[in-house]
Amino acid sequence: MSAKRALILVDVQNDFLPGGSLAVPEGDRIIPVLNRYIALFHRAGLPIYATRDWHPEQTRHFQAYGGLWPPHCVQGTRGAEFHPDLNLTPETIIISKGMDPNEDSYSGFQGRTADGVEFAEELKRRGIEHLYVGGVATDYCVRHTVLDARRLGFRVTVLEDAIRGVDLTPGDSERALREMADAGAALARFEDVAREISPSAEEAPR
Ligand code: VGL
Ligand code: ZN
Repeated sequence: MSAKRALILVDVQNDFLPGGSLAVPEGDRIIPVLNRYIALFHRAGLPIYATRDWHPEQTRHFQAYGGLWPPHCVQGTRGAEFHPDLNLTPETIIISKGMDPNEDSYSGFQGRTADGVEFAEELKRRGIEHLYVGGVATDYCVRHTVLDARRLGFRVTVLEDAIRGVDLTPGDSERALREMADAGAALARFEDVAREISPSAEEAPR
């Protein structure tokens, strides 16, 4: 029996993509790849989660209030919306984080469902044991989400071909990848994951 799997799309929001207020360079290049993963998981009947940064207008996360960042992903703005080219399924479960004006909240595990259920609890209720993580930014939200998932005992596969980083300091994304691998996350690309998820697809077409 294989572990129950889920796809986790981290913060694929307008403000983190080219044209946005905190754009990850070439962040839009991962969208077609993420769409392939979405189709793969959807066809296999596996759950899909989309985390989103969901900040109030005033938060200590923003430079004007002592934080690191320009304003981004403010609740209800266009910048906070998921990118229009991302083919989210209607069943996708949204996990919001960053609502507390006193916290940075880089990790999806600091987020909740629309009903207020903490992300870890939500995954536990559904019996999910293995997370496949893609999105932005490799060196912030992807990194924190993956490291938290490992600490909480989830199996994690980082979707190497579907992540991009900010690299405020050059090399941050490379270091983040190494750190995630050292924490026990597997790194994989689309063909690997497709094989894992439908291992006998070619031998036994249905
Ligand atoms: C993020 C910077 C600030 C992220 C969120 O989603 O990686 N990065 N807030
Ligand atoms: Zn943020």
